[in-house]
Amino acid sequence: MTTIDRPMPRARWARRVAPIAALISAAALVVSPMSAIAATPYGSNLVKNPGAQEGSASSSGNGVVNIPRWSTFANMTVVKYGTSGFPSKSKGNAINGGTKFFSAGKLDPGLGQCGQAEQVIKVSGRNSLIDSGKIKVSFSGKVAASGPAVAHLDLFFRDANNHGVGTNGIQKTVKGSGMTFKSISASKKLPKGTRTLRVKLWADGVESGYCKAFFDNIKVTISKVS
Ligand SMILES: [Ca+2]
Repeated sequence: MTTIDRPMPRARWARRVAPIAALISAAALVVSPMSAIAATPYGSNLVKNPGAQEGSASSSGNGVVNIPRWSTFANMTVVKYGTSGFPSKSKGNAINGGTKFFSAGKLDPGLGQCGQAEQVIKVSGRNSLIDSGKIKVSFSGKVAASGPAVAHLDLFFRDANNHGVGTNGIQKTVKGSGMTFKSISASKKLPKGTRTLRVKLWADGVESGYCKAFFDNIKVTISKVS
């Protein structure tokens, strides 16, 4: 047996690392003035693309589209009001829903799951107020669930490392609303250590291979407890 010596990969590695290191230090220079991040405002909706109005829609409701600002799982999608088999334009108008809404989509038969969408909100500049129990979060949305579907609207409270804090968050469900959107809202004081809020739209309960859970106008605001 001979000893295998491979100087070349090491040399290639070094050539690759040097420019990357240079890039990282350049990025650090650009980013460092941003460390004085503005405090998360009170009273403003912290959810981006809260009503599925950005991006495109699936014309049939069965396809999957990219949903800007959200991380999605399985067949979460966006559908236009008035699409056959989905909430009508008048149902949308009744909630100021614009033209589109989130749909939990077709059941993914491989995963055995309905679609999910998540968005992480970092809360900045409010650490000491949060840790002294002085910040409240309000969470709301319009949610519909037809047939056997159960629509879940969750807001998880997490620390800077995405670990749990004293309270898991707010979990709400809607079922049996047909195509009519229900107004869901709740508020809670943020527990000590909360640094991120994770919004999650998801569903279970399937009819004819489709998860008929629909969401629109998701809102998360923080305020100071007086
Ligand atoms: Ca909408």
